Amino acid sequence: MNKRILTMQDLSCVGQCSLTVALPILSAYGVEACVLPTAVLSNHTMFKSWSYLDLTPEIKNIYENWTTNGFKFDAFLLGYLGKATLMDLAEECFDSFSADGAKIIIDPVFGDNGKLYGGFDLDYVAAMRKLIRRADFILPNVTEACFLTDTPYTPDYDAKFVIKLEEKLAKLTDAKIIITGAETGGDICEIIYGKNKIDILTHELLPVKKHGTGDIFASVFTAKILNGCSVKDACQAAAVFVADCIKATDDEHFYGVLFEKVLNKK
Ligand code: PXL
Repeated sequence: MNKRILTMQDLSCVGQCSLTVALPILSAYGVEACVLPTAVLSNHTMFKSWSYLDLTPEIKNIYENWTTNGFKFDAFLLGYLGKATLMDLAEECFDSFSADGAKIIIDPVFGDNGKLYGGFDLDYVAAMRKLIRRADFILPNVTEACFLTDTPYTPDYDAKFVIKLEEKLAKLTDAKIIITGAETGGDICEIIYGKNKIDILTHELLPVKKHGTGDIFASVFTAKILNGCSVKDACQAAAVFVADCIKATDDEHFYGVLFEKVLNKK
């Protein structure tokens, strides 16, 4: 039987991120994708302006009906939540709707390049620090790992710095820790932390940075894990998928990547 996953993140109507990438990718990999939309935005927050409808008040109603209908999920993928109050609702969701052995994958999604995204603050970081205790896998970037561990960010970090961050994260959670998109020594890499083994997957650093690639990485990674891949193979597949999406995207397309072209050939 197909695995059934619940992905909890925002619905940005335009912008090729969060739910609009997670749904097609999870489906294409043969995973039943269910959604818990946390907010509806006109578009993601890297555009000049955006509207934001908070869906938090609806979540209890949704849970009530899921309980009545007896729904359970084999995995949860959390991305951009937007509000610290959603973390308690996320925990309630894990407690109420986990199938046996359900996996929790959390991409903290609150910052990049040493800064928090607009609308996020240290209370959000603190709530995320608590939430990741529940995770089986966490996928922070270097900035998010710095905030979560109270480590000052430096743009000149190296692999040793990233591994130190992972050692600090390992004190906060038993989850498998994968720091994504680390730019070290002219390459880009994923560093997979294990107590006795560190795996560093290195890829060519492409000259452009594009929005939404973290969400795409998390979606492919999750689908691969649910389909029985090892962590290393899931990371490798996700990194290659993201690189192919960036390569398939022309410069004028500034707000995301043309992942459809890559998904189409999968
Ligand atoms: O790609 C992460 C993301 C998701 N959703 C919204 C965002 C962002 C990043 O800025 O603004 C609404």
